[in-house]
Amino acid sequence: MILKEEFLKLKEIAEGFDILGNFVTAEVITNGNINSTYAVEFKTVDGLKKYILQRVNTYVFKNPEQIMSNIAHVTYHIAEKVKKMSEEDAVTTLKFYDNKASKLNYYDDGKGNFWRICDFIDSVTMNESNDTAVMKALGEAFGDFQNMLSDFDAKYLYETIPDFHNTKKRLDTLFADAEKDEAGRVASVKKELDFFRENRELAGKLTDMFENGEIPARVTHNDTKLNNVLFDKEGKRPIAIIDLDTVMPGLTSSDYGDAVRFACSTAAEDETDLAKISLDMDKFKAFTEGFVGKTAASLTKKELETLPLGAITITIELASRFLDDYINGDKYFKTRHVKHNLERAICQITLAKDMLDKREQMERFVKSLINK
Ligand code: GN1
Ligand code: MG
Repeated sequence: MILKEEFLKLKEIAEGFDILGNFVTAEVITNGNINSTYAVEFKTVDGLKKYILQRVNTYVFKNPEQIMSNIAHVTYHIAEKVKKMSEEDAVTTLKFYDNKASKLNYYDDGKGNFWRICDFIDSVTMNESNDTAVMKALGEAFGDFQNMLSDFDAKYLYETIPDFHNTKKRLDTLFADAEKDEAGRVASVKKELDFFRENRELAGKLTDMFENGEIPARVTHNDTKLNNVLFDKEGKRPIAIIDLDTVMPGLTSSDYGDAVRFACSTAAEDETDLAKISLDMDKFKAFTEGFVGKTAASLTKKELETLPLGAITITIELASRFLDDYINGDKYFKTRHVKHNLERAICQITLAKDMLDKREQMERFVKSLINK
């Protein structure tokens, strides 16, 4: 529900952008743990046109203008590629509009409110799917995304959240914050902290490999959840990849791994019935087939071999981020109730444990694909 005051604010902000017509409606979209998102409609001579208006969370994104610069570069690069493809093959991305006053692709009111607006793409988004054909298509879409950016010069990109997927640093931060215990919650999460203590070395392995030059940095999406892909109306074919806030240099295994973590789980990211949480091997195989099929030619053997470890690593990493936010008093992720971050952390720990049990199976499957 949007109250009148908020509605008028949204109207004023939206109409400040270079968009035809008059603002008529706004609706809250609740997907996403960071930014505030609205679907808004404008009335034009050709009928109603829908857009996505977003307020960027400036607690999380300290330099939102750098994000919008990254987005301008990356969306242009992808749009140029898509122009040369057939509509059937093209997985496109978003188009943002300039603000009339600033002539930039955002509006900053100087009081900590940072807004942007892009086209609404008529599509289906999924928080889960048990369809292995969807999993394969998802793998292909993220594989294609990485391929499209493989010739993008990373020097144009700001590292908008430094060390975003530096798992080693994430765990260091968790233990440092546990020492501080600012919200007085540490006594209740000893068991969870033990999990990170036990798996600290394994979780840091990919960071080490990157630092030793064994695996390269690539331009990656860094938030490859199933619901960051828009599908066609039948819910079969990916048509666009959205949420480019974290496009930065990163590891292929992070993109691969985060997609597996989210899409190939049998449960939602914050499931509290732990018996329901596991890695679905059929979904895993279908996703991996799609992703590896698209990227095998351009990745090194080592990168391919470490994909399963990527899934384990990113799951442990996100578990640590949720727990860290819980310990700090819920400052980063939006939460819906008081223990939400703890529940999310426990869910991700449970999933990570199941992945650890299935590590060999996962590795065997990836090997079978690359040795074909
Ligand atoms: C955040 O808000 P959303 O859903 O785009 C987070 C991701 C997490 C994800 C977990 C910038 O993404 O890293 O994996 O929540 N984004 C940021 O749902 O921290
Ligand atoms: Mg995101």
